Amino acid sequence: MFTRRAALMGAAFVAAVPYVMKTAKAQEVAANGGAEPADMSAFTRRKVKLVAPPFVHEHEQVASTGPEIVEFEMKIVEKEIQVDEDAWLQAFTYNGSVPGPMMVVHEGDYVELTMFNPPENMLQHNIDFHAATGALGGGALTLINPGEKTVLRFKATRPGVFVYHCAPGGPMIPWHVVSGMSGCIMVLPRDGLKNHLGEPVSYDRVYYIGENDFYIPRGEDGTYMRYSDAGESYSDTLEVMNGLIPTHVVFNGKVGALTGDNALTAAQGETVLFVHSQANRDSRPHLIGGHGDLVWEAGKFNNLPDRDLETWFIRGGSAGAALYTFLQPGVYAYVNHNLIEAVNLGATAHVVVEGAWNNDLMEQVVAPVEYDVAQEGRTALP
Ligand SMILES: [Cu+2]
Repeated sequence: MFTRRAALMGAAFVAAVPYVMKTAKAQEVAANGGAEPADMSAFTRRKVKLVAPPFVHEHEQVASTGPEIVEFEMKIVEKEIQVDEDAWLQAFTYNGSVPGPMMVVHEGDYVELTMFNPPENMLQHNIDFHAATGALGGGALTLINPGEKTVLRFKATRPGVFVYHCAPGGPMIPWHVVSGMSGCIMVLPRDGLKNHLGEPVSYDRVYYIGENDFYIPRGEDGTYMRYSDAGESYSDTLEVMNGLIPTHVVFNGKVGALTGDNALTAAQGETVLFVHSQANRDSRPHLIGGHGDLVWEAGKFNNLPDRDLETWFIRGGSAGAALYTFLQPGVYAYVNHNLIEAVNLGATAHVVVEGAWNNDLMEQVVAPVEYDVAQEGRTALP
């Protein structure tokens, strides 16, 4: 007879062995640990269609109903992506995007995800929700082979922004994560976000910035290697990964994914919620020329937000949220303030803000001009 603990350990063991086909029995035991299915008949269901980051599907900030079952669908897509002009990656993705799409629900809702691993894929994948309670965050219950689908339901009991990522066991875990397989879920308090005084606050826009560190091998001539499939890239990639020095640190899968024509936009006076996730490595977002008015640095809305931050810290394996009202027009750079990573490795986004300049906040009093060294040099300078 299986105890619940034995069942979960069995499931963990299955999850820990990559490429192993699960037996029907292991799947069945993993499924519910012998417990009866929960009676969900009292809850209404709502289907939500996910959209690719940096955008987020439509949602209420303050829930107008009681807890619901919120249904999502995701397809796992293995494909090559271009991460810079001269660099390509055999990526693993949720729904084809890096990062995967952001989901939004409210505290007390049930998240019900149907996940497909299409037959053209090569590998097993799953999903570990940091927002969920139990069984490797769902990882043990969602491990699927190419050609399989699975449905996981979990109750969103803790409000905040949380990472989800693939965790198919052993060395597959870091490889799948640094190949693009992570995303984020936002669990809003039912009555919405609150400031440091507990007063309601809301946002006009929300952007989801997923940061990734990539480890792309170079050939003998120093150029980046390009591979025909993920399996071929694995051993070279593992060697670069184990050196812990990323070749690229990017937002939304690619150098320039959020700059130029792809820049984020806002209007002066608008309040923007920036959700930032990093599933593998620490980061330190900074909005050049702006601030974090209210920052849930660790991303969990039961804690009071910090105020007026210049830079905030995202722990590897977590998501954070920062709320900012744009006061001046212009192009703001939203960067990882390790500036080597921002400028040389790619972790820069732009926010283009329309509006009228406020000289009270900042004014160019004298435009750059050559000065008379003989006159001003003697009087004003030491
Ligand atoms: Cu995976």
